[in-house]
Amino acid sequence: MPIDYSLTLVADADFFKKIAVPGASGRDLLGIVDAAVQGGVTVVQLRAKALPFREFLDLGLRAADRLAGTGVPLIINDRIDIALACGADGVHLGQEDMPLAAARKILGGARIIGISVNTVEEARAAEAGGADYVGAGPAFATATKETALPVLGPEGIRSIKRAIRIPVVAIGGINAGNAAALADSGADGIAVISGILVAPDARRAAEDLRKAYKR
Ligand code: TZP
Ligand code: MG
Repeated sequence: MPIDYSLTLVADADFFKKIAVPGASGRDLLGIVDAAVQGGVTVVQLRAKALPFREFLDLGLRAADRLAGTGVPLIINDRIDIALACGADGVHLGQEDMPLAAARKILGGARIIGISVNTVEEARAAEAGGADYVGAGPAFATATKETALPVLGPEGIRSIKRAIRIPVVAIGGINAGNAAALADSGADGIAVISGILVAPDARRAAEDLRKAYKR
């Protein structure tokens, strides 16, 4: 089944620790995932850079359980071991994570591998190496991830889209207010962290993002 990359929620387990969101303490990440899926999220990526292994695995197992039967794939950020152990649909890897060839060797052809890219060259290499999609960013300036990489803007996303045939998902600083500016970049979808996690109503935030990013 082809994957609908329209809207990825990158559910970042560390987010509420890093960023002061009013009333955020005690917010339940999996509750937000459920609500966001009801609002139209089509892919969930679980990201937990600071979580101990067992907590990440437990969260992954619970996320897989919640998503079973929804048709929404679960992708695990960085950790192939966790992806395999919780039966996730795939992994998302950055330029400094396990190389694509090694990841493919471990995961086989049936699982999704997404690669983060910031340049046309990285996008071409990901495609040539057998990635299933690329996450291209930062599309806009963002406070969520500390990165020195240049902001791509809609034009940068468009250049990457034109260079490869696999799906391109734009990420970084995307919200309902600027998603429309990306809509003619040709990207196959958008991915957000804060755009959904800081919203008081995750379902509504996902609905608004889907409406704003009409291709
Ligand atoms: N990769 C590039 S920008 C980014 C990642 C993980 C952060 C996206 O977070 P936000 O809050 O949607 O800008
Ligand atoms: Mg990574």
